[in-house]
Amino acid sequence: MARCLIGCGSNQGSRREQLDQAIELVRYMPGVELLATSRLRETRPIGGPPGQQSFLNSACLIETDLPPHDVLDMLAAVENTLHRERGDRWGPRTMDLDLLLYDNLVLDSDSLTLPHPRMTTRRFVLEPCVEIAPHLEHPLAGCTLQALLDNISQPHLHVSVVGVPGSGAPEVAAAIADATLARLMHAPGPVPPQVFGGIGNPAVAVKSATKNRKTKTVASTSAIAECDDQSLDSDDGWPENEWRRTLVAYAQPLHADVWPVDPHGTVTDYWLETLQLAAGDILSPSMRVRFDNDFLQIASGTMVPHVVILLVVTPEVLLERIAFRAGQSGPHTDYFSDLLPAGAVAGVSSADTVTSLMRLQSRLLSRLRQPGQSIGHPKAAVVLDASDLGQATLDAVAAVEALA
Ligand code: PH2
Ligand code: MG
Ligand code: MG
Repeated sequence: MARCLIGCGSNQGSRREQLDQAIELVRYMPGVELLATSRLRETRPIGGPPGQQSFLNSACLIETDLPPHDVLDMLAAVENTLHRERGDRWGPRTMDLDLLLYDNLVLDSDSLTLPHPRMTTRRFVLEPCVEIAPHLEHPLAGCTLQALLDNISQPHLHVSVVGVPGSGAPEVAAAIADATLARLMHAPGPVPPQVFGGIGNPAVAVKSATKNRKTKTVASTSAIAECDDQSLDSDDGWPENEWRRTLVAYAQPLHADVWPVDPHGTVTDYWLETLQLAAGDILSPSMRVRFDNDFLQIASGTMVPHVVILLVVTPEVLLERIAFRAGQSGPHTDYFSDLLPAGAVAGVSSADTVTSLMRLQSRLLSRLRQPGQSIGHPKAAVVLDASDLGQATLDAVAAVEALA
């Protein structure tokens, strides 16, 4: 027997009657036992076409011997009985029944993702769920539903929009700040080019850095250009100070003692964790140990974002955006300016840069998808397709509006 949590919503037709009917239909499904139902809450519509009616939302808990995809089919059957029409994404609906949790199952198939990918950031989902199952564990967040609701109920929320350079994180973060009046905090400065453009293979990174130095195509703003070849070869010469400086600069504004308490919240376009993940790709094992020690020390006492929004792009989109940046001579546009450091390592082809950025992106993805108990693990995360920046902006703003 599996315990399933189901989110219910309606914003079209006789909302209350339809929700009551849905519960009765679920109750009498073969192989299903209804354990608990929450009360109904009126909520304002999040996302979707403008001008929609407000929602009534609730949740129910069932026990069942049906496998996950059969539960999904059963819920779709109930939706169909209640005249659900499948039109616009997030358009008005007579009945929406979402499978949120199926025991502790973590699953990502074409038709079903468990836990429900947006449940940790939606107040209209979490509030009714906490009413009936406060102690239920969320298998990815590594905490209870009550803790998830508390997480998005902080007086000063910290939302972090992250992604590899070229994913559009600074642009989307700015749009969220605009829409919500939150304080906007961009990354304090460019990361060392090696972090993002420097190829996953240390030998190649060293080679290209050496080349830079000899051809002097890159200004000595990069510490690696200041190192002598010998120390680069000996592995000890990795520009530790450059990493350290970047880490310290990034960590400083995130320290708990400088963190404001006003109610509007903060949106950042970076996450310290990204630097650590990038280091994992580039540094040799012995450097890695030193880096990780530094990281722990520097990151301690900094705010872990309450919500991480990860923007995901395809290699094709990244290549296009790198070409777009390369075609911009001068500050005509701010778009994808974070790609400049990535392209600054001369002798590194766009294809190599894209390969290294995609590797970092998968590390970010698996970091967020791995069950987290660790202190640095955000409780709530949303992954958005950022191939279309306009759509990604709408989705990100909707995700943040759902927190309130
Ligand atoms: N469901 C959505 C999109 N937006 N907003 C509210 N308030 N309640 C919902 O159930 C809801 C929504 C997509 O299913
Ligand atoms: Mg839904
Ligand atoms: Mg649905």
